[in-house]
Amino acid sequence: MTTKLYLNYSSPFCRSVLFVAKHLGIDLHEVNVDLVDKQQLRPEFLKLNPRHTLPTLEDEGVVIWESRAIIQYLCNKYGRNSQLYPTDPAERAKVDMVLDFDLGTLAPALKAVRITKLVTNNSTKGAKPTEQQLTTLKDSLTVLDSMIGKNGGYSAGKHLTIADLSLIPQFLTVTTEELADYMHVRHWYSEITAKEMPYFDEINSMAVKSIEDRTRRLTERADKS
Ligand SMILES: N[C@@H](CCC(=O)N[C@@H](CS)C(=O)NCC(=O)O)C(=O)O
Repeated sequence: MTTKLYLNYSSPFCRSVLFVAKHLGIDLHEVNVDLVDKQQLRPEFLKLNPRHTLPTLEDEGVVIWESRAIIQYLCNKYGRNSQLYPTDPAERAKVDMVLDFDLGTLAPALKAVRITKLVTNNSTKGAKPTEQQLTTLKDSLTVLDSMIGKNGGYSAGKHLTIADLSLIPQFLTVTTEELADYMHVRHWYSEITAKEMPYFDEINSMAVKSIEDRTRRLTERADKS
């Protein structure tokens, strides 16, 4: 039976699942879902995931969406001996804590600023993030920076975990200048991606292509309307 991942490489949450799968040596059958054409809203996809988000995993009849739940599942099922998701209750709780902090706080803060600055349609393209959005992001990055500093280079615990692999893809579109005040975050990103993720460049270059393609098509559509 194949393990299917519905994904789009432009999504950081999809790439976190790809990173974990690569790390654990899981062979995923990738099914691309075109977000510009809104294929995620097709009835057959809504049957799988009523929340119509990517990534969505289908594994032996089990359907899971929400990237952090997916990577936890992959570790529980296929990576029992891996340190990516430690089994010790205290160590695991630290990983879960960072994943929850990411889901509830950091990811929305990064998304708010990124979406305002970059993408989606004519009305927001090139707009400046609000002071409130920037303050929320700064506060979240300060928390992440101090956690990485305390842990000696990792977001949760003393070695690479799924917390790092969940966070890292979200920094693809963040510049080093934007991270000037967050020394530990900068170091964490460059060290881990270079030394502990041999699959990083390959997946990242597909992401860059996908983001460029998505931006170009959205711009063309906005210009026509
Ligand atoms: N919290 C979710 C966020 C997923 C998400 O927002 N995915 C976006 C792409 S980055 C998506 O699928 N958007 C399409 C939609 O909401 O219709 C996760 O971690 O899986």
